[in-house]
Amino acid sequence: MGRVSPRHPRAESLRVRAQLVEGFKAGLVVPEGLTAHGRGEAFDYILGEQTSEHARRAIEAAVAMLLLAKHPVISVNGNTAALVPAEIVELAKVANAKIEVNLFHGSVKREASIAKWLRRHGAKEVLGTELKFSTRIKEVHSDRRKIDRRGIAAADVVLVPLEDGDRTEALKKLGKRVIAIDLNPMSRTAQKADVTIVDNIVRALPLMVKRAKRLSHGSKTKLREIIISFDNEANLKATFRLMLNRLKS
Ligand code: PTJ
Repeated sequence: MGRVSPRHPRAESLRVRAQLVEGFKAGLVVPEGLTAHGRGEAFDYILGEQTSEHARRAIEAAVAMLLLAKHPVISVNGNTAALVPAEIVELAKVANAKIEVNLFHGSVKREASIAKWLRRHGAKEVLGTELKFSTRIKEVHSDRRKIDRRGIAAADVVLVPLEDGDRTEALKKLGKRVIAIDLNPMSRTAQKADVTIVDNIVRALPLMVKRAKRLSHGSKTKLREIIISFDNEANLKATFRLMLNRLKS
């Protein structure tokens, strides 16, 4: 993207696209990941391409949930790995969470490439690539059903950025708490998650890291209070209203 000036009005959006295309060329992202990003961009445009106060509230609740969890896991797909690898690793460190590669379009080769890429960004351990630890969630009807016994299978809280559907419901049935990051507040994942961050992952992840660093010094009582006072349904409704108002005006 060398020819685009940083003063171009869409410079940031073009930079993120280029990053995803690089991820595609490097074998981290599937072609479908490029179209999924386009869908996200459309919602982001309506949101004004900025983190809303509602998203900030969800970020705070999500971080509190991760910090309070006994076995938090961050699920990583191709797009997430390409866009925010360093931030995923940092968040996992601060929240003491495990990182697991979990793909909608399953591929052993891509799993290995994503794990290697995350290790290059500082991850000590990346789960989801070893057959001997692999198990299945029967209720999930995609390649995402394959999970790691040491990771998602044992987790009490799972962060699922850029999710695609039925897995959130299945994880909830298994008694896990789910945190979603999804620019589409109408998606099944957004609706079913315990905490939904309606924001672009490239903005949300750095904010989560910042917040996690600050909250990790706070008391467990404070973390519990943050979670109790957060209402995901109300927060999603407020996000819809924000989008509608922006469309009207
Ligand atoms: O790497 P894989 O095989 O696991 O595949 C990853 C994709 C993203 C292709 C797969 O999970 C998929 O098909 O997802 P969907 O069903 O297109 O859903 C992705 C959701 O993420 C949509 O609701 C998009 O609006 C949203 N989204 C896309 N880009 C972003 C985003 N949300 C936050 N930040 C983004 N940058």
